[in-house]
Amino acid sequence: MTTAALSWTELEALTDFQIDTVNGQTNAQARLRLFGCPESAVRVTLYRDHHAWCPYCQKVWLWLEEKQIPYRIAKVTMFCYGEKESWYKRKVPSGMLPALELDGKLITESDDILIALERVFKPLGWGMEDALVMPLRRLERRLFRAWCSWLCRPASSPQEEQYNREQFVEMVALVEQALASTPGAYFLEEFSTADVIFTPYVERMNASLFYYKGYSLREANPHLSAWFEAMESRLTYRGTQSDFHTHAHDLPPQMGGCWENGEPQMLINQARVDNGPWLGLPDVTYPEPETSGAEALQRVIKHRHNIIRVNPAGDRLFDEALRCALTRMMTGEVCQPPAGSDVALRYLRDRISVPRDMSIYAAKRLRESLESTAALVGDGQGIPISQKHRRDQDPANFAIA
Ligand SMILES: N[C@@H](CCC(=O)N[C@@H](CS)C(=O)NCC(=O)O)C(=O)O
Repeated sequence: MTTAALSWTELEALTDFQIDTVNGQTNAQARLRLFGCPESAVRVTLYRDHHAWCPYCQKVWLWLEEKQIPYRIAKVTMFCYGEKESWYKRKVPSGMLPALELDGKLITESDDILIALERVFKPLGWGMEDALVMPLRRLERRLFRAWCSWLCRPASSPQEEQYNREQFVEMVALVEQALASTPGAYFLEEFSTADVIFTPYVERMNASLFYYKGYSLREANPHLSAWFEAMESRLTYRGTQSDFHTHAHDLPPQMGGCWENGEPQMLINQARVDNGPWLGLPDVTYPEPETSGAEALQRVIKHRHNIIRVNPAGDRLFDEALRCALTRMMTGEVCQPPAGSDVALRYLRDRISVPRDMSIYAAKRLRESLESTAALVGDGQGIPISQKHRRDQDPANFAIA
């Protein structure tokens, strides 16, 4: 049974998804977070990147959310996807992110930002300079370096590739040991700064090694697996959490390249992350919320004019194809899109960014429906995503109404 594409008005009637960006759960869309406090209580402004790709920004973001500190968010463009705002360069000449203003005083460097925040708002469990946290911070940097050596530099021989892998796996064993030494799932006895410090890069390691090396960090290591699960029990983390597809394609321009090893498992993983099915990938394990389809629909409806305008296909063709995919997502019924719309549908499929656009399950639902709808008319893959830059994601193109 096939069905006709619903109109935008009919689609609108199928979602009542809404979030309170200011006082509700952690979300990537907010420009102001109050946690029930009056706006006069705001002492902090966080400068972070538009797309929520910057790992050091995620660290500070998560900390503020965990501590429920009222704050404003100002979003800045990263060099890899557009032009840095001149107002930001006047404030921070290097253009580096994150930066934070606390009572009008500007602080850069994520660790210094956390230390300054701790002085005013008290540490999150154990502080950055606590004797329990310091060795864990050092361990996180060692893990980071081992990851970079394996992923972000081309190996000159299979032996070197193997050596880099072993060095990383050895470092992971130390992380496993650290996690095993506490009774719960976290790095210290309770959730703390130490977990916040590990979060951004461990999330990116999980995604990138799965995609570029065929190595599943989360599945291969029981303590890290339990740690991820514990992190996902927190609504704060869920609000900042990204997915495999987003990271696999946001990391290369940020890291100066990611090198794949071409092994059979890597090829399987890469095809799965790029072409689906996305549900069931080890980038998330908490159960899918019932609202994921409604969330994806609401987010597309809100931005549909820009989504259609930036798509390389003609507006009328893509408007109809997109409504087909959304109809399928919401009704489960097959909706035949116009001939020649496969590339256009896959263009969008490849450019959903989590959590910038929507949460992880909403994105998976939307990717699935875009892909299954595209498959009805062809296998055209469209413009590949650049490894060198992501100017296809320049926020300047989306700001125009
Ligand atoms: N050590 C710094 C590193 C910050 C950093 O490397 N930021 C990158 C993004 S992850 C950046 O702002 N690069 C400039 C850009 O991409 O526009 C910190 O901890 O804050």
